[in-house]
Amino acid sequence: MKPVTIAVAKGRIFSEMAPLLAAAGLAPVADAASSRQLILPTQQADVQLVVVRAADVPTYVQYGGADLGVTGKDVLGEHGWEGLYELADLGVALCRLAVAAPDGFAYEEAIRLGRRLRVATKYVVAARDHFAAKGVHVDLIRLYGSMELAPLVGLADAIVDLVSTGRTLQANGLVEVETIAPVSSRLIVNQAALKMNERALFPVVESIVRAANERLERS
Ligand code: PRT
Ligand code: MG
Repeated sequence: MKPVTIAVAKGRIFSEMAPLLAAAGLAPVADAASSRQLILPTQQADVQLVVVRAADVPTYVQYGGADLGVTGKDVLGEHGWEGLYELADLGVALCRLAVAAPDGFAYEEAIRLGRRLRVATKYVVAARDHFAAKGVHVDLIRLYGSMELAPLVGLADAIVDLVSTGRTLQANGLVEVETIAPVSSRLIVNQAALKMNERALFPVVESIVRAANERLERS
């Protein structure tokens, strides 16, 4: 039978997911960090992991390259939900999406006066929705990383980025001026796979969700 494939975002999400996968009985058999294999067999012979860029996880799951996926809500918000269902909030890789501006910049006043702000972000969908809901016109500048730099060199008045400890903002003389939404990693499934292969997927989903809930109860 075809194995169940789970696409997990590499980097900090995979680091936080590793103990949770182990608790679910789905630890990779080889050491994920040192192995150069792109497909990682797990303790369960019929379940395998693929570890890919966070932003690629929804694409793998949407097109059936993986049945299940784990990635950030931020990433899903930009990708959209076509062909996907969210099954659970796993409560890992917690952070928040926020607007930040240079310390001393009168952000609220600029908004009140209707000044047209330039906002740099990789989260153009979330940023567009956020400012549209407030009825505020901004010019969004799309960047792919290091958003914190943009206000420092005059590229933008403000940024929309993820914040966890706030240290990166602080180190660059920026302050959070508005919180947009909390962010955590989600378990997603391919809609067709869920329909066609529910019997194989259900125990895998159940063990991951149970491990996530147990982790939340302990914290
Ligand atoms: O970094 P790379 O380009 O390789 O890939 P990536 O950014 O896709 O992967 P990675 O490992 O950075 O993980 C990204 C995912 O982790 C995001 O999609 C979120 O769901 C989640 N996550 C949780 C975070 C953070 N917390 C986080 N703090 N992703 C990024 N950050 C960055 C943030 O962008 C900012 O630059 O960390 C900095 C802020 O951190 P503090 O602690 O200084 O506030
Ligand atoms: Mg990163």
